[in-house]
Amino acid sequence: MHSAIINSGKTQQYIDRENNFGAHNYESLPVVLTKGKGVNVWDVDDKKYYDFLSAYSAVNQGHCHPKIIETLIEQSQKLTLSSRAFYNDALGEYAEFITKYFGYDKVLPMNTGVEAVETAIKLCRKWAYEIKGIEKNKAKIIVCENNFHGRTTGIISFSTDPSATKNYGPFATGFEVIPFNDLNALANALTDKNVAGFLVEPIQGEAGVIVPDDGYIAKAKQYCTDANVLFIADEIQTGLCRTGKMLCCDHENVRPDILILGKALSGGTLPVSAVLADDDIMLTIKPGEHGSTYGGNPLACKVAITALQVLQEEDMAKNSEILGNIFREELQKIKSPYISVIRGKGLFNAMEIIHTAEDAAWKLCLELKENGLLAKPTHGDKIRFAPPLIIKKEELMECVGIINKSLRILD
Ligand code: IF1
Repeated sequence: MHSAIINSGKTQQYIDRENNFGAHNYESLPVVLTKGKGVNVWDVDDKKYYDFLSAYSAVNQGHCHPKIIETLIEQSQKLTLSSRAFYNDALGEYAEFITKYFGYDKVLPMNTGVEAVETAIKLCRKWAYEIKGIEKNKAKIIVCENNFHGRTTGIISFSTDPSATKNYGPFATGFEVIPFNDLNALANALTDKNVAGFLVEPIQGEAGVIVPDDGYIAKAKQYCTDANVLFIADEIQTGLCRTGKMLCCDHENVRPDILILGKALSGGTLPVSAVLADDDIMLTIKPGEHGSTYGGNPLACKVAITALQVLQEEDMAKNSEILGNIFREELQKIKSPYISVIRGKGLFNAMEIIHTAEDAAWKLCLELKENGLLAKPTHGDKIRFAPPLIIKKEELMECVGIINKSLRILD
């Protein structure tokens, strides 16, 4: 536990209540939010902040985007859930929209990100047995060290983070972990004829916004194609304009065989995720073999269409690219003895700090909060900076000022 700090009475009451009745599976920054609009959020004392986490990139479009909220309200008054036992009049429209948007034959709708990753794994295995011809129960999926793909028992089975796995065993088999950004390791792993897929985050988020070398994604895709192995991109966090392109794979003109989306697919309003693939892969799953009560619900479908439309209408990829470059340039100019590295792509960035205290990043985040900016520390010495993609240059410059000023707390 981190050292206590003095909160307003009101703030502390909310925190105590949550801790008294809610499970203790998070250690949140001591700020209690009650309102969000665009790039800003407000706490229960009406203090205004810049949101530099964007709910882990789920609110790329900004908090409570008016068009997304309008769609949400409109559809929620009409039909919210039909289940897939019956057809609804929104799923077809959404499926056509999203498949044309990303250029795939089919979509399989799910809810949370981790469910979409599970779906991609099931799909990859079906394809492996029924199309590639791998012997029953022998299929292997290659993943990367320090991956983050979610928290189900299946997905944590190939996590390399002890806090994600401790005392949660036994674990699922059929995964091989290789180092990220290591083409030789991938080439080597691909020599096994039982390999069905390679699952990768184009930039590793949880690991601290680890950007691989230029060409890694393109070469990895090529190696997979040559080995008749599916290239599966988890773009749940990197997709939807976060890194300055619609998809992070677009930076290297790579089209994944299986594309996984989530988070900003609903602009932060409800859990909506999706798996996209072509028919030769997607149609290996037959009726009754996979699904979800809420997957493909009409509310999610309508909201997702609008969430994708506003990304394009407001050219958020371009803004993310331009402001991301400015942001990194401006941070580089800060003469602080505490900054060790600044890295990222588009508005997906991280700063590593030089520290002696174990909780230096936490301390800095508390100071950033005091100064009106919310960001999340990871691994003790890294802070992620990922504002909504609608942020304006003047606002970004103000935030650079806040970061600069806050760094002095480490003196
Ligand atoms: C938490 C991290 C971010 C993801 C990728 C799948 C999922 C995620 C690439 C699962 C989710 C979240 C979940 C959140 C923390 C968070 C996170 F720090 F852990 F890595 F964003 F950076 N693939 N990421 O990033 O999606 O099932 O949660 O919808 O507290 O677990 P989900």
